[in-house]
Amino acid sequence: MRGPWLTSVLGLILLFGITVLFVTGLVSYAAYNPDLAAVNDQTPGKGWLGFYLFPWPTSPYWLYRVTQGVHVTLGIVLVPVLLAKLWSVIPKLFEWPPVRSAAHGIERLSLLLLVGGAGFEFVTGILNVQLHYIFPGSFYTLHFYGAWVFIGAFVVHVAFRLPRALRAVGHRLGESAAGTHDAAGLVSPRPAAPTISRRGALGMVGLGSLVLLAVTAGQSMGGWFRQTALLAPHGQDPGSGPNGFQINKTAASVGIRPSDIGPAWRLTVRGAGKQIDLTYDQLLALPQNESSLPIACVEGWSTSDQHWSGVRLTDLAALVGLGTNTPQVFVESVQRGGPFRSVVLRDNQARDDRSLLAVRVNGAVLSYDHGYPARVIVPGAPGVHNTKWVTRLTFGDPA
Ligand SMILES: Nc1nc2c(c(=O)[nH]1)N[C@H]1C(S)=C(S)[C@@H](COP(=O)(O)O)O[C@H]1N2
Ligand SMILES: [Mo]
Repeated sequence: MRGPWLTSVLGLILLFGITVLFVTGLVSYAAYNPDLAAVNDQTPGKGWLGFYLFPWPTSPYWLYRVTQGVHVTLGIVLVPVLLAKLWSVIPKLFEWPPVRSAAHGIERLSLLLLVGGAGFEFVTGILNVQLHYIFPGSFYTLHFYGAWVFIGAFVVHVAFRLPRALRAVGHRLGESAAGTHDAAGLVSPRPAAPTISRRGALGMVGLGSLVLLAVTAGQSMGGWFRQTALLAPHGQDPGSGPNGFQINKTAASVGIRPSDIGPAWRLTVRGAGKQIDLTYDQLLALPQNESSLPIACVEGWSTSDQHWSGVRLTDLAALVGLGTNTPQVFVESVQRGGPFRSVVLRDNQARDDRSLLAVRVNGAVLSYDHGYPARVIVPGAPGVHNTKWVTRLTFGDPA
């Protein structure tokens, strides 16, 4: 069963899948606005690895929901394929002598980066979507640099192996010789009697991937389908009612005190040398607008469109005279410690008519856990940009 045909078919599936993972991963990094250095950029010193960064658009409003849903779901679905591919090349691990020449040594080193890199990216990614933060440092930085190391080795590997893989697959299709011509040394010299066909083995892998798809995809479809997401770490039932949709961090879990968001709460709007403080009632008295937007987390889960209402960011900017050509805005929450308590939104995000400081969702006042008294909601952006428990907005350069 082990031989060039099986290895090549699995390799070609990974060639396609990993390319999609890499592109959607880079896209996710761009969506985090990493060149807004002070707050959002968690990868200092990325240098020219940030060459492709572009201002993340606000349309279509479901953009990040799709790119990140694909990234996470595909990553999980490819696990059986990756494991089968590694199994199919295991004889190479025991090659003797380990290094035959300088060229052979370099090739083996690149395989170390390839296999190690794949393992690192899949393991860190899956630990992260399972909320199991056991890394030495920031997931974001590790996964990003790991991806570049891995993709370098991947490109070299594909360049050397693609012709051979295509030949091995063509072999199988064209002739009955079963594609066992073994330039790669994968076939056992004394194989045991087969218990399953190659197609059967491939079918097993495909079935494994399908099962993973079926118990994962529901978390990025939202609504009824969430019940099918058996692997979703936040659970399948986000509760009912207007506020009954996925919560990332609860108010209690990040230490929001009732006094922080009680009657003493104020919304401070700053910019152009001015500052205005609003009470909750004054905020409600401003023109209220509506937007239907999802929350789409980097972890791959997302909600269906929720019906938000609140004050447009452009209307808040107008309070300090910055309504036309609204600049970037620095958003701060009442939260004292931990990540995500503040974020910078770009000017294109602040200017979008659908970007709100929301006070209501699906007709009800925001629950504490969804960010009462007020939270940001921006079209097309990662969930992390939708700051909850907002208390201050600074338009323009914070300096
Ligand atoms: N202040 C604050 N805002 C926050 C967060 C947080 O931890 N603190 N989490 C962010 C993340 S990562 C996501 S995905 C969304 C989730 O919003 P929800 O819990 O209302 O679904 O809120 C964002 N806003
Ligand atoms: Mo998130």
